[in-house]
Amino acid sequence: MQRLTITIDDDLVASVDDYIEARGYANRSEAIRDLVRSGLQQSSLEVAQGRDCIATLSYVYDHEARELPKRLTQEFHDHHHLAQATLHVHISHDSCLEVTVLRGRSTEVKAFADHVIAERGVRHGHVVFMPADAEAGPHQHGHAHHASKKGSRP
Ligand code: NI
Repeated sequence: MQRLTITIDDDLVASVDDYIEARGYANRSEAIRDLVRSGLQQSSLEVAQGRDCIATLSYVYDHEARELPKRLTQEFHDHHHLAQATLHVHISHDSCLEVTVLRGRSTEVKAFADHVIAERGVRHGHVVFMPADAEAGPHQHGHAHHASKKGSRP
């Protein structure tokens, strides 16, 4: 760890402190580390277009809306290579919340998520990106446990 001294406007500090209180962070450093991480992650995915990523897409829609549930289902089937799984919650009489895990090239994932969010009747649409290797660290496909399988290809 390194200790940094940075200068921040009073207004921004006040916003950070509100954020810290709302989220229950123990101190400013932890909150600022998380904010920096999420900013870097988002921008690196935007820059490194075409990299593999995992994303969660969440949104609310009215299941009574004409044709919308059918259209969404069709879109997810058309992009079944990206859509890994969907959680559906009936949050009220009319509204449904869905959270879908998407996996694939970041450009494709982003285009699909943007398209769903832009559907008429879809509300509170939000997509969060993570690098596909977020949990494992960088590795190449064709790594040891693939290569060591019986009868594996060269
Ligand atoms: Ni529902």
